[in-house]
Amino acid sequence: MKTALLETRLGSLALTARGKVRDIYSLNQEELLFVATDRISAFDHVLGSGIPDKGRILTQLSLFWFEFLEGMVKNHVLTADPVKFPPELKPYLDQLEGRSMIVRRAKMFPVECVVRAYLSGSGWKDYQATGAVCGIALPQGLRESDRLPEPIFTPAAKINTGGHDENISFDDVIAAVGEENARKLRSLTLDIFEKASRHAESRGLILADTKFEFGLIDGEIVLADEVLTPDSSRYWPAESYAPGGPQPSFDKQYVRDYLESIRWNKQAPAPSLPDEVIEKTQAKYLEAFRLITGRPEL
Ligand code: Q0Z
Repeated sequence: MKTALLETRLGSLALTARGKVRDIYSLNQEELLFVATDRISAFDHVLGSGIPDKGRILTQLSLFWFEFLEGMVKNHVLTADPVKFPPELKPYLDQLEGRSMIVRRAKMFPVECVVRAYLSGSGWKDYQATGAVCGIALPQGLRESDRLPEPIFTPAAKINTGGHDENISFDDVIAAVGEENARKLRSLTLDIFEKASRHAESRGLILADTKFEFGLIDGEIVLADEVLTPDSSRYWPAESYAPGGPQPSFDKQYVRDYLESIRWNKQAPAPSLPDEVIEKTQAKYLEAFRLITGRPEL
């Protein structure tokens, strides 16, 4: 099998941020280079093995969604066409092709714009503890993974790398970004989600929840970061949806099952994966790409 790209090495380019999966470089005052590696995380750790082509698949999915959402929201993408990349990136095209985009530098809002249509993850935890999520009261008697009466905006505060984001109330968003921005972010988040989840549903996938990041460019709100990838979203196959418990992860279930089977203690160092788990997981990312985009190949 092809090898996975675990870390980018772009010579003297300045690394601006390294996430669990993505690397961001500074190109100039206005532009960033956004690169999706093949790293994969599970149980909050980056694993020792990557998934070949994962970064390409997720980048092409983000680009599909950015285009799908044009007309509804501006985005930060300038180009993903390596032919249009500046000459200083040419030596690194083998690391960049298909997995990178040049984006406009935005002033990012310090809020994760999460929207949930189903009760899962931290939403389910908060509901069990308080009957509400981010201060939004929900009907009694909901089960894990139940569909909500309607999608809800459940923002979170970014905690620096490693930590889990913390669910916050809409008033906390207002305190962070002002009332006008807060209302716009909530409205955009719910509108985008409605359009995207309708598309996903038409392809046999439930979009249970997702997280958007927005920023300001020239005073306008733009959709930034990655969009509606399996790393930022919960996709569930509609045909096997069964509320009353956790749903299997569309993309990472083989990985989680393997890590449970070896009884890893979820402390560093994270294990590597057997070839079979890598191959099955790669096939799931490709399946998500095909279902969502309708394209047979990357
Ligand atoms: C996004 C992040 C990380 C991946 C910065 N267009 C933009 N302008 C300014 N900043 C950002 C963007 Cl996308 C930006 N992040 C989140 C961190 C890897 C994404 F380490 N950080």
